[in-house]
Amino acid sequence: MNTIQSENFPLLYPSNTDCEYRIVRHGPGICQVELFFSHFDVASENPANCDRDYLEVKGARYCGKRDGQRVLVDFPKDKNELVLHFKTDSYQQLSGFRIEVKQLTSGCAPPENKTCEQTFSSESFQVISPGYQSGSYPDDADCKYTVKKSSFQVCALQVKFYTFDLEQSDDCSKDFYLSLSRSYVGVWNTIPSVSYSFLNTFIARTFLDL
Ligand SMILES: [Ca+2]
Repeated sequence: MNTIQSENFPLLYPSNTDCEYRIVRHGPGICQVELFFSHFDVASENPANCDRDYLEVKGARYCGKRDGQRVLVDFPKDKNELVLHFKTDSYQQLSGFRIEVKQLTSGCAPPENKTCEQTFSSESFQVISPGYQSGSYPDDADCKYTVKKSSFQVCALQVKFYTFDLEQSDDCSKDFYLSLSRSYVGVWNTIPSVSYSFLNTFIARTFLDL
């Protein structure tokens, strides 16, 4: 758990400031942040619209006296940080805030395509692990990719790895990628190209476990 607090806390925060607080996601399973306002006293004339001093979190403004309030915020899916803004004007300063920040893995939506079974039968195609766009694959995934001959004449399958980044372990017991009898694990700097003779159907299986 981390704590963030306004400048000079518990003394008066400065006027005319625009401070940014960045909460960096500390693991791929984190989907929510709990903000506990252990102290919150921010000047406002009208707490309904917070148009003087305010703390802004994902478009929501907080002002006034809010000791003891808990706020749950979804972590942005496409970013690895959540940014809080504290803006103050030139009139009236108060003691500000002290906020305990907890990153949560509970309440997360199940990752899409967790079973991620796919069949490919075209001449060339890309195999992309689930969650690739978001920067991390899900926990406990078990993916099965089936490749069918695109035509009767096909006798081999060439596999080129463009990106390959899995958790390292000596015997591939953690995250591993299994193709026929070969197992690959870890981060490769040079991307290998592998050919397999193609008998009937080719199956690759990937186990991912964080
Ligand atoms: Ca002010």
